[in-house]
Amino acid sequence: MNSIIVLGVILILAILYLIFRVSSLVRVAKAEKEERVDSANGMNAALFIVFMVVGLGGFFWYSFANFKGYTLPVASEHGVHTDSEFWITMAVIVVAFTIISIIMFVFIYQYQYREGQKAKFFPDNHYLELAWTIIPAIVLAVLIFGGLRTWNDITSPASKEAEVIEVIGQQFAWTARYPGKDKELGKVNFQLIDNVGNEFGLDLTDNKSFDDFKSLELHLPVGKEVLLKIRAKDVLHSVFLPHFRVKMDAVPGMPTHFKFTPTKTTQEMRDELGNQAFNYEMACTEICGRGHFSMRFPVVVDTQEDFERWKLSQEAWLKQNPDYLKNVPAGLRESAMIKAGLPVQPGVTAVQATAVGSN
Ligand SMILES: [Cu+2]
Repeated sequence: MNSIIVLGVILILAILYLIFRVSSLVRVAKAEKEERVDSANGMNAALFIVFMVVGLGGFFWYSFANFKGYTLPVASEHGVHTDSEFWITMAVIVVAFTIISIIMFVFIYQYQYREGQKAKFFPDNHYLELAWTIIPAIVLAVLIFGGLRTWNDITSPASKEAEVIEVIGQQFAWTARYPGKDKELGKVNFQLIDNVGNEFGLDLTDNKSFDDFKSLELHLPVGKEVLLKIRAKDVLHSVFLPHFRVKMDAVPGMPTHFKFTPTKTTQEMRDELGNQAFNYEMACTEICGRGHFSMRFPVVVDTQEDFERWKLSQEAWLKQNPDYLKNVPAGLRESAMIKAGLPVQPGVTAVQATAVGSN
């Protein structure tokens, strides 16, 4: 009903405008040659200047008055470079935008119809053409090469010491997988994903997977390189860690990654912001379905000691899902139990131990 009323009002306004337009054109056509100028000509030209002043003024006022509202403190090494590149690009764009807007509106005003004023014939100018081709080309090349350097930095192979963490997106939640004490993530295969327990699709024939553990919080060490391995189980998702200037799509069937180094612990950021309730968080920035908004994942940046302590306090996935021991090849079972932290009693085989454990 409301939309019908709105449509009706728009139609009536359009009809009134057309009547006004037709009648003023008829007046111009009927008039003598000298009077063939719309009476609103000068007024329209002046309104363009008003529009320019209000528009540009509003743009600058809003941008500066709300600066704090859309700039977050940065908490990663590469983030400082990303930020400076962003602001350099922004400065170039704002200067170009301002100059173009002013020229455009002032020309409209200046060259409005005036009695006796004739347009100048100005077909081309080689110097002008060269200038507006070469200058933007140089500026864009500088911006793009700067960006490419940062891009190479965040996507190049991580160092050996890097902390490898996997984040997995699905409708509608994130999970994280850590490699455990062997510091290497076990193999995964999407065909092994089931709806009972093996949500990662963990391949239990790979001995690196026995100590992998799941976390519902993303813990990161400060001052240490982190390699985020990213994958999705169903549709496109996107990892967004705004304070770390990390943004990377999670694509089903095509693992992605992002390398970065956090520079401020959660506590340091709380002190910096003067807000002891602050917490980092990760969001999904790909509209992935109706529960998209709920894909919020808590992030904790610890000191390196706290981070190591936290990792030791976590239980291996296999320890929490001992039924899956049956998928471990017989020859690997004992080492799997040791790596997963399951009790191995002398004389009891792994399968019996599982039966005891699950009772
Ligand atoms: Cu999502």
